[in-house]
Amino acid sequence: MRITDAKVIVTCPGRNFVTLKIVTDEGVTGVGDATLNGRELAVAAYLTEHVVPALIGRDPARIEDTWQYLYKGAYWRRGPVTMSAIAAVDTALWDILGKVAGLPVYRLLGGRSREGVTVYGHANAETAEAVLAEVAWYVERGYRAVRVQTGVPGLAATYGVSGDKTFYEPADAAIATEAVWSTERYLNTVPSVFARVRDEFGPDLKLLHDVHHRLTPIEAARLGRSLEPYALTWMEDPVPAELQEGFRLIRQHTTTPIAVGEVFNTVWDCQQLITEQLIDYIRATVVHAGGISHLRRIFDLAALHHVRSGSHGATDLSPVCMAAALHVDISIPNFGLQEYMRHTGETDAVFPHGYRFENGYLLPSEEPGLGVDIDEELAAKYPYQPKALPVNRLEDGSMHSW
Ligand code: KDG
Ligand code: MG
Repeated sequence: MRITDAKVIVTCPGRNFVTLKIVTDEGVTGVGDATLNGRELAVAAYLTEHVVPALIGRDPARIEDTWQYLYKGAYWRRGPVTMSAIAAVDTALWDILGKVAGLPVYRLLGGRSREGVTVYGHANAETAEAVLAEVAWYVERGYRAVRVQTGVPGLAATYGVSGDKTFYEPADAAIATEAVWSTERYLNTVPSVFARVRDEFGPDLKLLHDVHHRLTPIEAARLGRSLEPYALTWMEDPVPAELQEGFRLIRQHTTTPIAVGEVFNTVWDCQQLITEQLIDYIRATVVHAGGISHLRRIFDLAALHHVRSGSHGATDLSPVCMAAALHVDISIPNFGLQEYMRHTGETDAVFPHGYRFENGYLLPSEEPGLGVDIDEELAAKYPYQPKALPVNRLEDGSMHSW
């Protein structure tokens, strides 16, 4: 079998997605997600100009060799654009392999290690009262884990608190909108909201919180300590993670578990965090961390060091990424949690898929391959719309991490 074509499909059914569809001479096709929120066309161009021409004529079954060819062969290694492009190829090749074998991809990865993939939803609202109602919405639908984000008095907008409660979408304008941030106001608000949530929902519900890279290590240590009475499953992205050793300081001060990794692209971004046990959950995912092949390497390293998975699953990761993530999640020994933000009906129609939500779990498709596809005709009806993620400034106007 040989690769005869690879199409880069950019579509915007409510939000932008980039999808690679690899076609073979035997008619078997495979899909991979290549979406990089706010930078979609950079990956599309990387694929079209530099990757697709090199794929034509290759044997689709040589997944590892193709990965190494694209990674080592570029000379310029790593980075979100390169790694999302490689991820799309890798994911599509696993899809093809599954279809050829007649097996869902998770069976090729060693089979089921659990019955379902525990997912967490997003409860977010301006006030503690409204947050309680949002958490209740998820609990009523069977969720066992909920991420809680709250508005901060004195700030016009806060990360993770959106107008549309079901379909969170931060990339909202062609030129980035600007938000204002105050660490002091934030640190003074969050613990009291978790006190109310824990009190209302009892000890069994898993609670999570995303700090979105906004604190320094000592500020994060303070937050982690103040949240200890509410037994969070994790505090996510407490600090910008370029400086991996920064996590050591947080670790020295708090037992609140730490999750990080949604912006990581390779095992080298988290190697120190994992081997020194500075984190508890690694949140890298298929599309931004080099595909199924490389993500598995990251999770295998993590398994040696008591670190569990917690993959990113926001709406900017397409159903193709979610389908692939579920095959990994169900098969690895050290699965922790999977983020699950529902896609809109428009998105689901463009990406027909066989995974489903049941009783707090997502279940991967049993079809051969990944069990997801792209409806190319429908996708063509939704042209690309430039949309950027917001930026953040402190109250005095200084730029801050978003
Ligand atoms: O594109 C950026 C989003 O995916 C990100 O803001 C969502 O932090 C996020 C999360 O944990 O889902
Ligand atoms: Mg996050």
